[in-house]
Amino acid sequence: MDLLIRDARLHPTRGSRPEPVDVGVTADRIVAIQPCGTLRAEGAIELQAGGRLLSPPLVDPHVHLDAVLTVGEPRHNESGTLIEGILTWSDRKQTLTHEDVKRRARQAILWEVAQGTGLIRSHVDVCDPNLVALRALLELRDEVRDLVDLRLIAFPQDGILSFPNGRELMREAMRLGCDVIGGIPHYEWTRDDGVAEVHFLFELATETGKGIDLHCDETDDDQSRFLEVVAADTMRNGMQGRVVAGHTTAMGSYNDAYAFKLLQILKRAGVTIVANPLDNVALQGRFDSYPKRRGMTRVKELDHAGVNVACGHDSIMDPWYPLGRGSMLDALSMLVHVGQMTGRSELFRAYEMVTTNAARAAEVDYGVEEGKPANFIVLDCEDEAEAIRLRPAARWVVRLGRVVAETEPSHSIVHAAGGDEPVSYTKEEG
Ligand code: 17E
Ligand code: FE2
Repeated sequence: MDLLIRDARLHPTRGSRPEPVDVGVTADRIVAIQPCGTLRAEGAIELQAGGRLLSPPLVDPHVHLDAVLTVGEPRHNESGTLIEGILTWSDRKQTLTHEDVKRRARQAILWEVAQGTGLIRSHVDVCDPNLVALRALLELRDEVRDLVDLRLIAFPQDGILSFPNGRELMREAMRLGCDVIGGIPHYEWTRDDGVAEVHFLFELATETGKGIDLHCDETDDDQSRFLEVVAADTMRNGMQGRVVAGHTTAMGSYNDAYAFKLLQILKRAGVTIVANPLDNVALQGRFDSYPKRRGMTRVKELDHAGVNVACGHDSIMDPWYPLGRGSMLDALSMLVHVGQMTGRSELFRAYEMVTTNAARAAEVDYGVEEGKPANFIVLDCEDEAEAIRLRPAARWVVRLGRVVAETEPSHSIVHAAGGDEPVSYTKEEG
């Protein structure tokens, strides 16, 4: 045995307090999970988890690494709308260089890894005749392989039919080595073009054998209804379980009768929905007065209907969202607020949206079990609900049996009249 984590509480705890365990790792595999104190491992590196939560790595199923850390370049998005974001990015895109993209993306990846993310799916804008960002991120994907599993999605930010040579750029991106096919039907000039775009994505999927992860209906327009086309094409092409739709914020504006129908076909099609609450709570509703829409898709209702739902970070300091630090727990905290998933069991359910559900959408071998790859994190908290509340330090981040990041939790002391008092953010018992 090479690595031994002692006294950890295993995800998923689902609200109960499981007995602490020891987790043993040999090379890149989990080889043993046993009651705390029963694993012996001479010569192994031992880490004392002290009853903390041991979880499979966090997963960011939706981020735009080509745009991270460009906020303010060449100007800030003052209206806060999606469209000003797209137009600002369109200008910044003109000055992209290979090194510029790699440097920013690498920085954001380190932020995500340090906070417990082990798998990232990044959209890359391919509406660029030279595919500068894509070539840079393809290189970076290999360079960071020992830190994180990075997957790239060919994302046509300015449309496929509405952008010169759009179809050929998508094909070229897939030939160069993109992992997944992206899309943006609601951004095409006409409804018909949007439908044609969706059909094209499925043709490309048939040609390449790759899955689809498109931006879909990211608007407050209740007439934007491309998700139904995605669900139908998924079933007709036998792609159940291989299709992901991101944002889908228009669902927040559909009437309930239509939304109910949509939930049924999404479930049958096995389409995963990725909500991006950080961006969308800020970007949507900008044309509203009051009452003002919340801007997030119907997370709770989708989940209740049996649809696989995950949560993405989307932006880290870019033209769409000036904030963010690459914390999936920040994104999840926003999701449970905007989606009102504050019930006790809902908090535990929500945690799946940045772990198991997001991993399922990525079709990876995932989970803390004997025989699985040794990918896991130890968070400085007791359980999943506390992880969302505290967004704590990732004490250790383990990838393929190696500790790739560690964080010392911070400590505060209040200088009170009666003497120094250490502060703990957990509820005192009794
Ligand atoms: N592009 C887009 O169409 N929508 C977004 N939310 C971002 C980029 C971040
Ligand atoms: Fe996005």
